[in-house]
Amino acid sequence: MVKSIDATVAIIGAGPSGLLLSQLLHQSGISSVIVERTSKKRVLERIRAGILERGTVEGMEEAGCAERLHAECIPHDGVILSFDGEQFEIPVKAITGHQVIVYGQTEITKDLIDACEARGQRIYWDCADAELAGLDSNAPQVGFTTPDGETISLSADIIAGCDGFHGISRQSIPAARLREFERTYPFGWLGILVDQPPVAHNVIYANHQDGFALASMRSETRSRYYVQSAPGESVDDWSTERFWEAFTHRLGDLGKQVKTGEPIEKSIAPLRSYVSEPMRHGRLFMAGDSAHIVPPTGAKGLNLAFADVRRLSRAIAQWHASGSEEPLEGYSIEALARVWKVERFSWYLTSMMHQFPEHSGFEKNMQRAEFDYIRASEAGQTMIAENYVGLPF
Ligand code: RFL
Ligand code: PHB
Repeated sequence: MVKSIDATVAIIGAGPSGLLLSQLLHQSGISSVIVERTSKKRVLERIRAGILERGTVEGMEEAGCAERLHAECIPHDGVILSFDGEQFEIPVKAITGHQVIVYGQTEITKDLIDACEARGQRIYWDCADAELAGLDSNAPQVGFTTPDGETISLSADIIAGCDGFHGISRQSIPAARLREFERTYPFGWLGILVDQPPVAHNVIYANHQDGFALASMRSETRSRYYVQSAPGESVDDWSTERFWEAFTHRLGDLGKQVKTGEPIEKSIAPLRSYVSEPMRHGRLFMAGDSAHIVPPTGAKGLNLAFADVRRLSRAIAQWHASGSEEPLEGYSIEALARVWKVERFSWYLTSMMHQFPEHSGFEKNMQRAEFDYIRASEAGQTMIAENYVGLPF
Protein backbone atom coordinates (compact mmCIF):
# COMPACT_ATOMS: atom_id res chain seq x y z
CA MET A 1 0.00 0.00 0.00
CA VAL A 2 1.31 3.40 -0.96
CA LYS A 3 0.46 6.29 1.34
CA SER A 4 -0.13 9.59 -0.51
CA ILE A 5 0.76 12.89 1.13
CA ASP A 6 1.21 16.40 -0.23
CA ALA A 7 2.90 19.72 0.50
CA THR A 8 3.58 22.86 -1.48
CA VAL A 9 7.32 22.16 -1.41
CA ALA A 10 9.08 18.79 -1.12
CA ILE A 11 12.58 19.30 0.28
CA ILE A 12 15.21 16.62 -0.34
CA GLY A 13 17.86 16.71 2.40
CA ALA A 14 17.83 17.86 6.04
CA GLY A 15 21.26 19.49 5.98
CA PRO A 16 21.51 23.20 6.74
CA SER A 17 20.08 24.16 3.30
CA GLY A 18 16.95 22.01 3.54
CA LEU A 19 16.26 22.93 7.16
CA LEU A 20 16.66 26.67 6.59
CA LEU A 21 14.44 26.52 3.51
CA SER A 22 11.69 24.75 5.41
CA GLN A 23 11.88 27.29 8.23
CA LEU A 24 11.85 30.33 5.88
CA LEU A 25 8.93 28.90 3.88
CA HIS A 26 7.02 28.37 7.11
CA GLN A 27 7.49 32.06 7.94
CA SER A 28 5.71 32.82 4.63
CA GLY A 29 2.91 30.36 5.41
CA ILE A 30 4.12 27.76 2.89
CA SER A 31 4.02 24.07 3.79
CA SER A 32 6.91 21.70 3.17
CA VAL A 33 7.93 18.11 3.85
CA ILE A 34 11.59 17.13 4.27
CA VAL A 35 12.95 13.74 3.19
CA GLU A 36 16.40 12.88 4.56
CA ARG A 37 18.60 9.92 3.66
CA THR A 38 20.30 9.48 7.00
CA SER A 39 19.45 9.69 10.72
CA LYS A 40 18.97 12.82 12.80
CA LYS A 41 21.88 11.69 14.98
CA ARG A 42 24.27 11.52 12.00
CA VAL A 43 23.14 14.88 10.65
CA LEU A 44 23.79 16.43 14.08
CA GLU A 45 27.23 14.83 14.41
CA ARG A 46 28.79 16.33 11.30
CA ILE A 47 31.61 18.76 12.06
CA ARG A 48 31.96 21.15 9.16
CA ALA A 49 31.68 24.91 8.78
CA GLY A 50 32.60 27.38 11.49
CA ILE A 51 32.75 30.87 10.03
CA LEU A 52 29.51 32.65 9.17
CA GLU A 53 28.98 35.75 7.04
CA ARG A 54 26.58 38.53 7.93
CA GLY A 55 24.07 37.30 5.32
CA THR A 56 24.05 33.86 6.95
CA VAL A 57 23.32 35.43 10.33
CA GLU A 58 20.51 37.43 8.69
CA GLY A 59 19.13 34.17 7.26
CA MET A 60 19.00 32.67 10.76
CA GLU A 61 17.34 35.86 12.03
CA GLU A 62 14.69 35.74 9.27
CA ALA A 63 14.11 32.11 10.20
CA GLY A 64 13.55 33.13 13.84
CA CYS A 65 16.44 30.90 14.91
CA ALA A 66 19.22 33.33 15.86
CA GLU A 67 18.75 33.64 19.64
CA ARG A 68 21.40 31.11 20.73
CA LEU A 69 23.67 32.16 17.87
CA HIS A 70 23.70 35.76 19.14
CA ALA A 71 24.29 34.63 22.72
CA GLU A 72 27.13 32.21 21.98
CA CYS A 73 28.91 33.33 18.78
CA ILE A 74 32.41 34.79 18.72
CA PRO A 75 32.65 37.86 16.43
CA HIS A 76 35.84 38.30 14.41
CA ASP A 77 37.11 41.70 13.26
CA GLY A 78 39.96 40.40 11.12
CA VAL A 79 41.69 37.46 9.50
CA ILE A 80 45.41 36.60 9.52
CA LEU A 81 47.44 35.49 6.50
CA SER A 82 50.81 33.82 7.07
CA PHE A 83 53.56 32.91 4.59
CA ASP A 84 56.52 30.81 5.70
CA GLY A 85 56.01 32.06 9.25
CA GLU A 86 55.55 35.79 8.41
CA GLN A 87 52.10 37.09 9.35
CA PHE A 88 49.82 40.07 8.95
CA GLU A 89 46.19 40.77 9.76
CA ILE A 90 43.57 42.05 7.34
CA PRO A 91 41.30 44.33 9.41
CA VAL A 92 38.06 43.10 7.91
CA LYS A 93 35.74 45.15 10.10
CA ALA A 94 37.71 48.38 9.72
CA ILE A 95 37.63 47.94 5.92
CA THR A 96 34.05 46.75 5.40
CA GLY A 97 32.21 47.84 8.55
CA HIS A 98 31.15 44.22 9.11
CA GLN A 99 32.30 41.17 11.02
CA VAL A 100 32.15 37.43 10.48
CA ILE A 101 31.24 35.21 13.42
CA VAL A 102 32.34 31.83 14.72
CA TYR A 103 29.33 29.54 15.25
CA GLY A 104 29.57 25.92 14.18
CA GLN A 105 27.45 24.28 11.48
CA THR A 106 26.63 21.65 14.13
CA GLU A 107 24.94 24.38 16.22
CA ILE A 108 23.15 25.88 13.20
CA THR A 109 21.76 22.46 12.32
CA LYS A 110 20.66 21.85 15.91
CA ASP A 111 18.91 25.24 16.16
CA LEU A 112 17.07 24.66 12.86
CA ILE A 113 16.02 21.09 13.77
CA ASP A 114 14.78 22.31 17.17
CA ALA A 115 12.72 25.07 15.49
CA CYS A 116 11.30 22.67 12.89
CA GLU A 117 10.35 20.12 15.53
CA ALA A 118 8.81 22.76 17.82
CA ARG A 119 6.28 23.64 15.11
CA GLY A 120 5.62 20.06 14.05
CA GLN A 121 7.47 20.16 10.71
CA ARG A 122 7.38 16.76 9.02
CA ILE A 123 10.92 15.44 8.55
CA TYR A 124 11.24 11.86 7.31
CA TRP A 125 14.64 10.64 8.58
CA ASP A 126 16.46 7.52 7.35
CA CYS A 127 14.83 7.36 3.90
CA ALA A 128 17.65 6.33 1.59
CA ASP A 129 15.70 5.49 -1.56
CA ALA A 130 14.04 8.81 -2.56
CA GLU A 131 13.15 9.02 -6.26
CA LEU A 132 11.98 12.13 -8.08
CA ALA A 133 9.40 12.00 -10.88
CA GLY A 134 7.37 14.37 -13.05
CA LEU A 135 9.93 17.17 -12.88
CA ASP A 136 8.78 18.55 -16.25
CA SER A 137 5.17 18.79 -15.04
CA ASN A 138 3.48 21.10 -12.55
CA ALA A 139 2.87 18.12 -10.26
CA PRO A 140 6.26 16.59 -9.44
CA GLN A 141 6.49 13.71 -6.98
CA VAL A 142 8.91 12.15 -4.56
CA GLY A 143 8.63 8.45 -3.74
CA PHE A 144 10.41 6.98 -0.73
CA THR A 145 10.23 4.29 1.95
CA THR A 146 10.31 5.00 5.68
CA PRO A 147 12.44 2.90 8.06
CA ASP A 148 9.16 1.18 9.13
CA GLY A 149 8.74 -0.05 5.57
CA GLU A 150 5.92 2.35 4.66
CA THR A 151 6.01 3.45 1.00
CA ILE A 152 5.14 7.12 0.56
CA SER A 153 4.25 9.14 -2.52
CA LEU A 154 4.73 12.85 -1.85
CA SER A 155 3.04 15.23 -4.33
CA ALA A 156 4.25 18.83 -4.42
CA ASP A 157 4.19 21.96 -6.57
CA ILE A 158 7.94 22.38 -6.24
CA ILE A 159 10.86 20.11 -5.31
CA ALA A 160 13.91 21.68 -3.64
CA GLY A 161 17.13 19.71 -4.16
CA CYS A 162 19.01 20.40 -0.90
CA ASP A 163 20.70 17.00 -0.75
CA GLY A 164 24.36 17.92 -1.05
CA PHE A 165 26.99 16.90 -3.58
CA HIS A 166 26.19 13.16 -3.46
CA GLY A 167 22.41 13.57 -3.48
CA ILE A 168 19.78 12.25 -5.84
CA SER A 169 18.39 15.59 -7.07
CA ARG A 170 21.15 16.56 -9.48
CA GLN A 171 21.32 12.96 -10.71
CA SER A 172 17.60 13.17 -11.59
CA ILE A 173 18.28 15.87 -14.20
CA PRO A 174 18.90 14.45 -17.71
CA ALA A 175 22.65 14.71 -18.41
CA ALA A 176 22.01 16.57 -21.66
CA ARG A 177 20.35 19.39 -19.70
CA LEU A 178 23.31 19.99 -17.34
CA ARG A 179 26.62 21.78 -17.80
CA GLU A 180 29.21 20.81 -15.21
CA PHE A 181 32.41 22.68 -14.38
CA GLU A 182 34.97 21.09 -12.10
CA ARG A 183 38.47 21.54 -10.71
CA THR A 184 39.90 19.06 -8.24
CA TYR A 185 42.97 19.99 -6.20
CA PRO A 186 45.96 17.71 -5.63
CA PHE A 187 45.54 17.73 -1.83
CA GLY A 188 43.02 17.46 0.99
CA TRP A 189 42.51 18.93 4.46
CA LEU A 190 43.01 16.90 7.60
CA GLY A 191 40.94 18.57 10.34
CA ILE A 192 40.97 18.03 14.08
CA LEU A 193 38.85 19.32 16.94
CA VAL A 194 40.61 19.68 20.27
CA ASP A 195 39.47 20.94 23.67
CA GLN A 196 42.17 23.58 24.06
CA PRO A 197 41.93 27.39 23.78
CA PRO A 198 42.60 28.65 20.22
CA VAL A 199 46.15 29.84 19.49
CA ALA A 200 44.92 33.24 18.26
CA HIS A 201 41.70 35.21 18.50
CA ASN A 202 41.38 35.36 14.70
CA VAL A 203 41.46 32.68 12.02
CA ILE A 204 44.93 32.11 10.51
CA TYR A 205 45.46 30.88 6.94
CA ALA A 206 49.09 29.78 6.57
CA ASN A 207 51.07 28.87 3.46
CA HIS A 208 54.30 27.12 4.43
CA GLN A 209 56.79 25.32 2.21
CA ASP A 210 55.70 22.07 3.94
CA GLY A 211 52.03 22.76 3.13
CA PHE A 212 48.96 24.74 4.19
CA ALA A 213 47.70 25.07 7.78
CA LEU A 214 44.59 26.72 9.19
CA ALA A 215 43.88 27.70 12.78
CA SER A 216 40.22 28.21 13.61
CA MET A 217 37.98 27.63 16.62
CA ARG A 218 34.54 26.70 17.87
CA SER A 219 34.66 28.43 21.26
CA GLU A 220 37.13 30.01 23.71
CA THR A 221 38.04 26.49 24.84
CA ARG A 222 37.67 24.44 21.65
CA SER A 223 39.97 24.77 18.62
CA ARG A 224 39.50 23.59 15.04
CA TYR A 225 42.81 23.11 13.23
CA TYR A 226 43.64 21.83 9.75
CA VAL A 227 46.72 20.83 7.73
CA GLN A 228 47.11 20.15 4.01
CA SER A 229 47.28 16.39 3.37
CA ALA A 230 48.45 14.49 0.29
CA PRO A 231 45.95 12.88 -2.12
CA GLY A 232 44.96 9.38 -1.04
CA GLU A 233 46.06 9.91 2.58
CA SER A 234 43.63 8.82 5.29
CA VAL A 235 43.33 9.82 8.95
CA ASP A 236 45.28 6.66 9.82
CA ASP A 237 48.31 8.16 8.07
CA TRP A 238 48.20 11.07 10.52
CA SER A 239 49.10 10.12 14.08
CA THR A 240 48.34 12.81 16.65
CA GLU A 241 52.11 13.46 17.00
CA ARG A 242 52.53 13.89 13.24
CA PHE A 243 49.62 16.33 13.15
CA TRP A 244 50.93 18.57 15.95
CA GLU A 245 54.44 18.57 14.54
CA ALA A 246 53.23 19.62 11.09
CA PHE A 247 50.67 22.14 12.34
CA THR A 248 52.91 23.96 14.83
CA HIS A 249 55.83 24.06 12.39
CA ARG A 250 53.69 25.57 9.61
CA LEU A 251 52.54 28.42 11.88
CA GLY A 252 56.10 29.71 12.47
CA ASP A 253 56.78 31.42 15.84
CA LEU A 254 53.09 31.37 16.72
CA GLY A 255 53.25 27.59 16.53
CA LYS A 256 55.22 27.57 19.81
CA GLN A 257 52.13 28.93 21.60
CA VAL A 258 49.76 26.22 20.37
CA LYS A 259 48.23 24.17 23.19
CA THR A 260 48.18 20.60 21.95
CA GLY A 261 46.08 17.68 23.20
CA GLU A 262 44.24 14.54 22.15
CA PRO A 263 41.80 15.37 19.29
CA ILE A 264 38.12 14.67 19.95
CA GLU A 265 37.53 14.40 16.20
CA LYS A 266 39.77 13.82 13.19
CA SER A 267 38.62 13.76 9.56
CA ILE A 268 39.92 14.30 6.07
CA ALA A 269 38.18 16.12 3.20
CA PRO A 270 39.16 16.39 -0.48
CA LEU A 271 39.22 19.84 -2.08
CA ARG A 272 37.20 20.60 -5.17
CA SER A 273 35.56 23.44 -7.06
CA TYR A 274 32.37 22.42 -8.86
CA VAL A 275 29.36 24.14 -10.46
CA SER A 276 26.42 22.54 -12.20
CA GLU A 277 24.26 24.79 -14.40
CA PRO A 278 21.41 25.61 -14.48
CA MET A 279 20.20 25.38 -10.89
CA ARG A 280 16.70 24.55 -12.09
CA HIS A 281 15.15 21.75 -14.10
CA GLY A 282 11.39 22.12 -14.55
CA ARG A 283 9.90 22.09 -11.07
CA LEU A 284 13.18 21.04 -9.39
CA PHE A 285 15.24 23.85 -7.84
CA MET A 286 18.75 23.17 -6.55
CA ALA A 287 20.34 24.92 -3.56
CA GLY A 288 23.63 24.56 -1.70
CA ASP A 289 26.17 21.76 -2.16
CA SER A 290 23.82 19.87 -4.51
CA ALA A 291 24.58 22.48 -7.17
CA HIS A 292 28.07 23.67 -6.30
CA ILE A 293 31.11 22.96 -4.16
CA VAL A 294 33.85 25.34 -3.13
CA PRO A 295 37.15 24.33 -1.55
CA PRO A 296 36.93 25.27 2.17
CA THR A 297 39.63 27.98 1.96
CA GLY A 298 37.71 31.18 2.73
CA ALA A 299 34.88 29.33 4.56
CA LYS A 300 32.25 29.87 1.90
CA GLY A 301 30.32 26.58 1.42
CA LEU A 302 27.61 26.96 4.03
CA ASN A 303 27.42 30.71 3.49
CA LEU A 304 26.85 30.21 -0.23
CA ALA A 305 24.25 27.54 0.48
CA PHE A 306 22.35 29.96 2.72
CA ALA A 307 22.50 32.70 0.06
CA ASP A 308 20.86 30.26 -2.42
CA VAL A 309 18.22 29.27 0.11
CA ARG A 310 17.28 32.82 1.01
CA ARG A 311 16.93 33.66 -2.69
CA LEU A 312 14.92 30.51 -3.40
CA SER A 313 12.59 31.01 -0.42
CA ARG A 314 11.82 34.55 -1.62
CA ALA A 315 11.17 33.36 -5.19
CA ILE A 316 8.83 30.63 -3.94
CA ALA A 317 7.02 33.06 -1.61
CA GLN A 318 6.49 35.56 -4.48
CA TRP A 319 5.28 32.77 -6.79
CA HIS A 320 2.94 31.49 -4.07
CA ALA A 321 1.50 34.94 -3.38
CA SER A 322 1.10 36.04 -7.02
CA GLY A 323 0.77 32.85 -9.03
CA SER A 324 3.32 34.32 -11.46
CA GLU A 325 6.14 32.03 -12.68
CA GLU A 326 8.47 34.99 -13.13
CA PRO A 327 10.19 34.88 -9.70
CA LEU A 328 10.93 31.17 -10.19
CA GLU A 329 12.32 31.79 -13.66
CA GLY A 330 14.89 34.30 -12.35
CA TYR A 331 16.24 32.05 -9.59
CA SER A 332 18.94 30.08 -11.40
CA ILE A 333 20.49 33.00 -13.29
CA GLU A 334 20.54 35.27 -10.23
CA ALA A 335 21.91 32.59 -7.91
CA LEU A 336 24.63 31.56 -10.38
CA ALA A 337 25.88 35.13 -10.77
CA ARG A 338 26.79 35.10 -7.07
CA VAL A 339 27.93 31.46 -7.08
CA TRP A 340 30.66 32.16 -9.66
CA LYS A 341 32.03 35.12 -7.69
CA VAL A 342 32.27 32.99 -4.57
CA GLU A 343 33.84 30.16 -6.59
CA ARG A 344 36.42 32.67 -7.78
CA PHE A 345 37.34 33.82 -4.28
CA SER A 346 37.59 30.27 -2.88
CA TRP A 347 39.73 29.18 -5.84
CA TYR A 348 41.91 32.29 -5.52
CA LEU A 349 42.61 31.82 -1.81
CA THR A 350 43.18 28.08 -2.32
CA SER A 351 45.64 28.80 -5.14
CA MET A 352 47.52 31.38 -3.10
CA MET A 353 47.76 29.49 0.18
CA HIS A 354 48.58 25.83 -0.70
CA GLN A 355 51.64 23.90 -1.86
CA PHE A 356 50.89 22.34 -5.26
CA PRO A 357 53.08 19.33 -6.14
CA GLU A 358 53.30 20.44 -9.79
CA HIS A 359 54.44 24.00 -8.98
CA SER A 360 57.85 25.13 -10.19
CA GLY A 361 59.88 27.96 -8.66
CA PHE A 362 57.91 30.35 -10.87
CA GLU A 363 54.51 29.59 -9.32
CA LYS A 364 56.00 29.62 -5.83
CA ASN A 365 57.37 33.10 -6.48
CA MET A 366 53.97 34.17 -7.82
CA GLN A 367 52.37 33.08 -4.52
CA ARG A 368 55.00 34.97 -2.54
CA ALA A 369 54.53 38.08 -4.70
CA GLU A 370 50.75 37.87 -4.22
CA PHE A 371 51.20 37.67 -0.43
CA ASP A 372 53.61 40.65 -0.41
CA TYR A 373 51.29 42.65 -2.66
CA ILE A 374 48.25 42.04 -0.43
CA ARG A 375 50.23 42.87 2.70
CA ALA A 376 51.23 46.26 1.26
CA SER A 377 48.08 47.18 -0.66
CA GLU A 378 44.88 48.68 0.71
CA ALA A 379 43.12 47.70 -2.53
CA GLY A 380 44.33 44.10 -2.23
CA GLN A 381 43.21 43.85 1.40
CA THR A 382 39.85 45.39 0.53
CA MET A 383 39.29 42.71 -2.13
CA ILE A 384 39.94 39.94 0.39
CA ALA A 385 38.00 41.64 3.22
CA GLU A 386 34.82 42.24 1.21
CA ASN A 387 34.77 38.66 -0.06
CA TYR A 388 35.60 37.19 3.35
CA VAL A 389 32.83 39.10 5.09
CA GLY A 390 30.41 38.08 2.33
CA LEU A 391 29.42 39.65 -0.98
CA PRO A 392 26.11 41.51 -1.04
CA PHE A 393 23.15 39.20 -1.21
P1 RFL B 1 24.85 18.98 3.13
O1 RFL B 1 25.34 19.54 4.44
O2 RFL B 1 25.70 18.02 2.42
O3 RFL B 1 23.42 18.34 3.42
C1 RFL B 1 22.76 17.57 2.45
C2 RFL B 1 21.81 16.61 3.16
O4 RFL B 1 21.13 15.83 2.17
C3 RFL B 1 21.13 14.48 2.59
N1 RFL B 1 21.00 13.61 1.40
C4 RFL B 1 19.83 13.04 1.03
N2 RFL B 1 18.61 13.10 1.56
C5 RFL B 1 17.62 12.38 0.93
N3 RFL B 1 17.85 11.62 -0.17
C6 RFL B 1 19.07 11.54 -0.72
N4 RFL B 1 19.29 10.79 -1.81
C7 RFL B 1 20.13 12.28 -0.13
N5 RFL B 1 21.44 12.43 -0.41
C8 RFL B 1 21.95 13.24 0.52
C9 RFL B 1 22.45 14.31 3.32
O5 RFL B 1 22.42 13.18 4.20
C10 RFL B 1 22.53 15.64 4.07
O6 RFL B 1 21.90 15.58 5.32
O7 RFL B 1 24.50 20.15 2.09
P2 RFL B 1 23.89 21.63 2.34
O8 RFL B 1 22.70 21.53 3.25
O9 RFL B 1 23.78 22.26 1.01
O10 RFL B 1 24.99 22.38 3.22
C11 RFL B 1 26.27 22.66 2.68
C12 RFL B 1 27.33 22.72 3.81
O11 RFL B 1 27.21 21.54 4.59
C13 RFL B 1 28.75 22.85 3.24
O12 RFL B 1 28.78 23.75 2.17
C14 RFL B 1 29.75 23.35 4.31
O13 RFL B 1 29.89 22.41 5.35
C15 RFL B 1 31.11 23.63 3.68
N6 RFL B 1 32.14 23.99 4.67
C16 RFL B 1 32.21 25.28 5.16
N7 RFL B 1 31.30 26.20 4.78
C17 RFL B 1 31.32 27.46 5.32
O14 RFL B 1 30.47 28.29 4.95
N8 RFL B 1 32.25 27.83 6.27
C18 RFL B 1 33.19 26.95 6.71
O15 RFL B 1 33.95 27.31 7.63
C19 RFL B 1 33.23 25.63 6.13
N9 RFL B 1 34.13 24.73 6.52
C20 RFL B 1 33.08 23.04 5.09
C21 RFL B 1 34.08 23.45 6.02
C22 RFL B 1 33.03 21.72 4.64
C23 RFL B 1 33.97 20.80 5.08
N10 RFL B 1 33.86 19.45 4.62
C24 RFL B 1 33.97 18.33 5.44
C25 RFL B 1 33.33 19.19 3.31
C26 RFL B 1 35.04 22.56 6.45
C27 RFL B 1 35.01 21.24 5.97
C28 RFL B 1 36.11 20.32 6.45
C1 PHB C 1 36.45 26.11 10.41
O1 PHB C 1 36.37 26.80 11.45
O2 PHB C 1 36.15 24.90 10.39
C2 PHB C 1 36.92 26.75 9.16
C3 PHB C 1 37.40 28.05 9.17
C4 PHB C 1 37.85 28.65 8.02
C5 PHB C 1 37.80 27.92 6.83
C6 PHB C 1 37.29 26.62 6.80
C7 PHB C 1 36.86 26.03 7.97
O3 PHB C 1 38.23 28.48 5.68
